[in-house]
Amino acid sequence: MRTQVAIIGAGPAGMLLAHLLRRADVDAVVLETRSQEYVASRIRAGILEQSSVDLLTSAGLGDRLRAEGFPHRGIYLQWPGERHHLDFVDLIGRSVWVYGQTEVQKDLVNANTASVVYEVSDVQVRNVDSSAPYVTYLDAEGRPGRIDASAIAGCDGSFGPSRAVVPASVATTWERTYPYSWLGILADVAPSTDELIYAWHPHGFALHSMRSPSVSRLYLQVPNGTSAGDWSDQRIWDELATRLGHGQDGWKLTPGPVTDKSVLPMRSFVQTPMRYGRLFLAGDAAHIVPPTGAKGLNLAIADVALLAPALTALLRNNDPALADRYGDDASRRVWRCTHFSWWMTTMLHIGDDPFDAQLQLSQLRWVTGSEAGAAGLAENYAGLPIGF
Ligand code: FAS
Ligand code: PHB
Repeated sequence: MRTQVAIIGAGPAGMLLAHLLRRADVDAVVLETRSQEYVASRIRAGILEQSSVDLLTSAGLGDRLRAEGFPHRGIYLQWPGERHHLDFVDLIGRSVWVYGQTEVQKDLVNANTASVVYEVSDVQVRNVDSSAPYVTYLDAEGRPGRIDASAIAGCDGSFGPSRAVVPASVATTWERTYPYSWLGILADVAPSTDELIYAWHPHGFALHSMRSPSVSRLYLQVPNGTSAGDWSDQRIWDELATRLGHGQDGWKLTPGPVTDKSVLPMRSFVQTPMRYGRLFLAGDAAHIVPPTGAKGLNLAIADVALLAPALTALLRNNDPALADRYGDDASRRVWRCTHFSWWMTTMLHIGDDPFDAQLQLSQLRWVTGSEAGAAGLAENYAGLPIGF
């Protein structure tokens, strides 16, 4: 098989890249190790930055998003006895949208016209340091396949093979593992808040998010090594009530049936360069952020917003300028989002050191009491313009 771009991974990065390339008349084929049903069922991110919403809309993917998604003006930051709303629209004129990654994925699959080969295995990326790279793989029936391409896009997430194709002598990696994880639940109950609540508490961080007027998404900071079975539904709701301030100023957390429970480890990871020869990395294949800043999905979208025009210019107009800049341009935003995600995570998650707890409370008082401080958080959370 021959195509212009072989894309590894059919998550949001890979499928959005295939979509944008097709709109630019650049051929692409996507290889995916899981089944289409499995990829569609993964519960992940829930917040889209304004920049992501604008890009998806401009790519013809905004109809259902704008019909079924929820624009949020901001978020609440809370600690015992205090809850403060940060209104991003008042502060910086930008908002965010609640629209689950599963919905983005559904829209991408429904709009997709590129060939996607699901349930492949043994994917090998070859010859990326030449102008004739190719990928070999086994299809779902175990038959060998090969795709010759002009470029390879590594969109295979945090456990895919693309990242390792960059020689160790060329790649630089940075990693930070946090001393806590998130226990996340999905519950069939109306959210008890109109916008997200990020709560600092001596017991640990808690987040009240949502997916729809009848489905809530909530998270608790738990020790690393926690398994979802360690926590009964009742214990989860009791601890969420404590940390989110149930009863504070008359506010109540309404519990409901838990339909999904999972534990998510927290780490920061960055690998550069995001381009090596004819291999281009995008999304979690190149970087991982702790979800406290709601950046993972948005960063994948931002990478692709830069990569699609770069590959189009390279492969249709033989103009390498954007492709040559891709790694540096994308990495600048990766580090901005990596810093913000680290900052939100270390500000809100309790540790053992009481000195750190005082620093955290001081930061929270500053970002909720100072318009300059609030605007700084707002412009990062709502997303700086792509290409910043
Ligand atoms: P993805 O991981 O989504 O997609 C990569 C695809 O490549 C997968 O479908 C995988 O099956 C495929 N693949 C892997 N190896 C392959 C191979 N050898 N051959 C072919 N295909 C291969 N972000 C947030 O902002 N908020 C959250 O709450 C949040 N929760 C998360 C929970 C979990 C459990 C995880 C893992 C991530 C979460 N994230 C969250 C981050 C997440 O949203 C990612 O940022 C987003 O999925 C990135 O998209 P992709 O880069 O496309 O990677
Ligand atoms: C979610 O709704 O899953 C979500 C929202 C905001 C975050 C992380 C996760 O920071």
